[in-house]
Amino acid sequence: MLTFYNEQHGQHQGRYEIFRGEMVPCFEKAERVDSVLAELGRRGLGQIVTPHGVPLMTLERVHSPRYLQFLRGAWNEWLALDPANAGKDAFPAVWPVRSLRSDIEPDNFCARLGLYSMDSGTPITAGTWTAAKTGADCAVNAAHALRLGERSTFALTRPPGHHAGADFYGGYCFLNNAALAAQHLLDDGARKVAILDIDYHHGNGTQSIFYDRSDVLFVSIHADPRQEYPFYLGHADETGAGAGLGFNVNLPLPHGTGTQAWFAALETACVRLQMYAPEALVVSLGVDTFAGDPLSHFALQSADYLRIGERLAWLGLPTAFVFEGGYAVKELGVNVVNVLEGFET
Ligand code: SP5
Ligand code: ZN
Repeated sequence: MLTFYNEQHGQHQGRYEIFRGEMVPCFEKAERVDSVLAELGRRGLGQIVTPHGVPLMTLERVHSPRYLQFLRGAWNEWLALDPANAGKDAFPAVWPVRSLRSDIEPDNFCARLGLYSMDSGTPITAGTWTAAKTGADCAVNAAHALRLGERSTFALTRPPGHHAGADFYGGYCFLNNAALAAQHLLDDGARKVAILDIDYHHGNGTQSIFYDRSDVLFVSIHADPRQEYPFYLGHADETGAGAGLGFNVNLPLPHGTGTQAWFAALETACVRLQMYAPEALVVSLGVDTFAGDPLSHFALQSADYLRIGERLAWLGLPTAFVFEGGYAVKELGVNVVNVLEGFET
């Protein structure tokens, strides 16, 4: 399996996130990708290549120009507020909820941080833009390689992407790598593409980007939003809108879900994917469904990830895997590479 990797991911180095009134060390850290890279090396799963940079126009196929401009300049604006900010990560503290207006972009930088974000757990740091952009490069290159005839590819990226929408960041995500991969496949000539999101958290960003479209089927297996982040999206009754009606499938599962119930949901997802008959599949590959994950409440075991890969291979689709969440750093490599190896065998 061809892996796209860019060492620039290390430039995104959050120091802390706000959790229950405290600053706690970031769960989403560079060691996550190191763990996967080391395991890829140990198992010799194929070539690892550095992606070509894609033009900003490619990002604008998914994200709004003013959001991209904000994200690109955010760190410099943060420094301009106070030079001492160099030692602190940038966080929002105010948001335009319901009765407030979000159609006027404020001049004030802190107000724009809130306009373009959904939580206070996602730090912007000096290298956030560089890491997110080179991560998106990985995802688009992984998609393009399918068009060139690869059967399967892997975008080993961080920060992750599936919580990021057309014009907002959150949930450790800034650019929606899976959405960019899917959109690139379409722009390169594919007529129908599916995204399967198996991260523990609902991919609210991806869902929102394609909600009213029938050329991208979005299927997600995740923790019930009544109990789990992102809380405000991911319910089973969200089935798409307009031309997209019927092309959004949410399969929420309760805290405590283990192997059997999770694989039953995967079977439902696979039947729907098969019916849609896409030309290619993008998998948002989070492994925070693992029993040992520090953020999550599902109970998949390391061996289960091999079976996930095997099941997805049976779909017989050109498949681009895009790395999302997973925070049990020690086991992360084994769990991710198990999916990829299961797919290959
Ligand atoms: C891509 C991805 O997996 N994003 C997840 C974002 C989750 N954000 C909420 C984190 C809440 C922190 N909970 C700490 C629990 C410690 N026991
Ligand atoms: Zn997650």
